[in-house]
Amino acid sequence: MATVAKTERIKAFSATHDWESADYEPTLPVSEMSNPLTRNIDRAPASSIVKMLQACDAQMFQEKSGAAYERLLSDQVAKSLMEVAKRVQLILKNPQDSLIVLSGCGTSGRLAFFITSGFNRELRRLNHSAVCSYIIAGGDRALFSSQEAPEDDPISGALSLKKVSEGKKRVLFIGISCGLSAPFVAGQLDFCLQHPDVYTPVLVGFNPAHQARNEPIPGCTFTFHSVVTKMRELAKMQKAFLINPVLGPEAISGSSRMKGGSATKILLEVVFSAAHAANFSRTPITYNGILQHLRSYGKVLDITYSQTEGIAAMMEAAGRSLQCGRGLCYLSWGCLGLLGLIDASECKPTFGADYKDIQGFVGGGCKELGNKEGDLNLMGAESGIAHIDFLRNVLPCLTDKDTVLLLYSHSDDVDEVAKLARRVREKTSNMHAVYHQTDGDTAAQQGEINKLCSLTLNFIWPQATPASMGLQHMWELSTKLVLNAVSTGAHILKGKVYQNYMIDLQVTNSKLYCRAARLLQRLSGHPKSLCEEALLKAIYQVDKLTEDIMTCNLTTHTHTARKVKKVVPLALVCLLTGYSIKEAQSHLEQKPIVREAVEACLREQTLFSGSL
Ligand code: S6P
Repeated sequence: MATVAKTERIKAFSATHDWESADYEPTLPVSEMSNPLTRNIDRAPASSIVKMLQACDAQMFQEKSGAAYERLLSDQVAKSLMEVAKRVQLILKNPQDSLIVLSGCGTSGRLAFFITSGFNRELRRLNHSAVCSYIIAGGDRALFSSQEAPEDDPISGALSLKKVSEGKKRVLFIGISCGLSAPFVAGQLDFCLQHPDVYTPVLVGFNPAHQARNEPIPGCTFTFHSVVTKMRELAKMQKAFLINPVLGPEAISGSSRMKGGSATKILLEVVFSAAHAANFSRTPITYNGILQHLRSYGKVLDITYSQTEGIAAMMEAAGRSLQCGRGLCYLSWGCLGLLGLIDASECKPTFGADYKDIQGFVGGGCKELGNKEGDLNLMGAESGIAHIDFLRNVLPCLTDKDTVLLLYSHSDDVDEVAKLARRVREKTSNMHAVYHQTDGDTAAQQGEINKLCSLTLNFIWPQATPASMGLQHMWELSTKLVLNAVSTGAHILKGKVYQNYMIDLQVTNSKLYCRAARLLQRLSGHPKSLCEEALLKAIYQVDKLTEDIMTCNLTTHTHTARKVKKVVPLALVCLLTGYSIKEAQSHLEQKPIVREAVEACLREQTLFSGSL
């Protein structure tokens, strides 16, 4: 029995066939599949990691005739974007009593905030009233720190939408859930469906509709899947909209902050830019315009990844810092700063990272970002996010073992960049920069900053940008890709990824719990029930599950899991070796590189079953 399971596993691991074929991981939605391109990413050198990430990102723009799924550049996607852009334009034209709400959890909520702030800023510049609002599960704290639990709460989703749109007569609600899975967003969409006179729901996500999550949501009569089914019916009459192109599996399985986040940014920017141009410069919203705009983002990928070697060098530097228990620090200015904060906050749930491993700082902190709840006292122990917090809390202890990354563009206050760079350079020579400029524009201090840095990725963007595509948007996507690559790669080099799975993920909501249980099944070959048992033992730190534990609900399990480190590796070692929790813990302490600990156990198990 065990040998059959093992053969199956080996077969699955060595499978190289296309993720689009019907028999490829048939029980998983695309957003949770493992990407055949990155199966060996955990053993690859930095330069190959970057190339694999590039290949995965390129899948977003693949155009396949007769493909099983809709893609980013599909006809239907462009048409839906046009329709939604027209709704946005209507609200711009007649803003009174109207509102656009963008909402999501984790990265999706952070991007809701990012896009909302950018759009409102542009409207205010034109003396137009701000028509956009954002909601993030868990409130503003979740913008810059990992808060995964509120994702499971559909009631709070619906209530927050009700509150933000109080008194409005027309609301365009854009719910973002890359995996079509977050109960928080399902609750909001359901609320919209119950009040069709006011709300028009739009869903952005990256699985085909039939793969929407269909697990019961405690206390609710709907599932994400049932909400999507209703929306599909309404979509036929343009009373609801679904924008759900498939992007191909993430480079690190389930890490939707990567392609999912990038595509969210692309799609919503295309919608808002088209509506903006239609309202303020009378440029009609056309199918070709939308398609051309979408394609221009493909060029951002080309320009960004043309600097593979530089990205790999930064990844190596960051990896070395994490390997010796030191940190990576993003110091940034303007909009790029928010991307640094977002990237840093995502590493906690994805890789079980400590907040000090990767930290982001932006000029004036919250004051500059304009979030709803103003200054945030982030997580008590965690430091603030302004440069002044960096100077106070981080700079004094900085050494050559830490990596600092400056993120800026020629439209930022480059004097300030130079000033801070000088201070950092006094403490560490391990400073790098990502700098965006347009063809022909250079900042006087740039030469000095380059000299202070051991490496600068200098992106020079063509002046002649398609009118629809703001330069700022290009810089942002490019920066996002670089940061995602550096932080993901650094954690891979630290041994936090096994094959292309996040082996040390946090188990802090129902999606992550199910993902963890599935991973244990896949790696141990044991049945689901046994894997869940092992997971619970690791969460509660016991060798025998009590009646009390068994009767607790999932929320209690995920709440308890917040306090335990290395839950999944612990459960896996127990499953593979039969060790007690204490023994497994000491095994993991002896082999702090999680990937190596897991591999050692898998090897022992193979030897053991081979000798039977
Ligand atoms: C993913 C990230 C998570 C997700 C969040 C929402 O890399 O760590 O925080 O953004 O779980 O997921 P979704 O599928 O609803 O957009």
